[in-house]
Amino acid sequence: MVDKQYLLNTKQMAQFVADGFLRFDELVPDEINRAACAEMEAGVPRGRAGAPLAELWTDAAVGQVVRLPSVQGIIHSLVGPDPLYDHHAVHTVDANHEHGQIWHADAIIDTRLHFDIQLFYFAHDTPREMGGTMFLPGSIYRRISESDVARYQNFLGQMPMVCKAGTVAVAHHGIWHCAQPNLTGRKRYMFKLRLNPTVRQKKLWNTDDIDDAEIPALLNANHRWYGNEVRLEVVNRIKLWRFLTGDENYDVSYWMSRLENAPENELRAA
Ligand SMILES: O=C(O)CCC(=O)C(=O)O
Ligand SMILES: [Fe+2]
Repeated sequence: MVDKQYLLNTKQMAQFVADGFLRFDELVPDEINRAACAEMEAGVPRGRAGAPLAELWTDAAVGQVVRLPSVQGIIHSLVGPDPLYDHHAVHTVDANHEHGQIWHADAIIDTRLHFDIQLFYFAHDTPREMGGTMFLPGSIYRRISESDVARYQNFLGQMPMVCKAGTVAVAHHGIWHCAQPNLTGRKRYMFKLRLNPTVRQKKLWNTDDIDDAEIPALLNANHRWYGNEVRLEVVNRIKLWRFLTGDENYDVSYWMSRLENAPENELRAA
């Protein structure tokens, strides 16, 4: 069981529901980062798809990363105590590689409210000239199929993972993202791990601040790239928030309640 101090809080969960990802800068100690860099160069052994994460990488540096209490806390808060290993990849961008990857989402074959997470671990410093995976905040509710959005180049508000060694991002599986050009003379590595929940994703985090006054504003964020459609986005976030909290009446302002008004009901005879 993860100690409560390592779990995400409700404000972080609201941020995740709005943006589709969270980042944790310099979370992993340098010693593990160095070992993980060497391991990524040599190749990280694959697990069996669907195996419990806890059974994997018992003596590997990437195993040490996922077993860090802070990483366990992130995982537990989003997909529960016993997630399954879906797959991992060591993503590289060669030195002096001037092309960016096309915008895409990784496999979105599951359109339920239940979601997988993907950890993005940057084991070495990743300055802007080296790229840093580009994320589009607020994109997770547009369930695109792989490269449907490949024709776009740049979005208002896109966010590159420019970071120091040991930084971890955790994203909903629907996040739009792409690798960036690497204009340095060094190869860029990034370790990505997808996990499936095995339990209902309801209040798995530290809910002490569940009534925090800032939560509606966090869920109401406007990422601007979708223009006036922010209203649709807020409704989608409220649906996920209800799913996560179990509070079927939760609303931000009057957005969902308006849809739940029932003008189809006929008046009963007096
Ligand atoms: O290398 C990266 O930064 C992202 C790679 C990626 O998302 C992919 O190939 O699916
Ligand atoms: Fe990807």
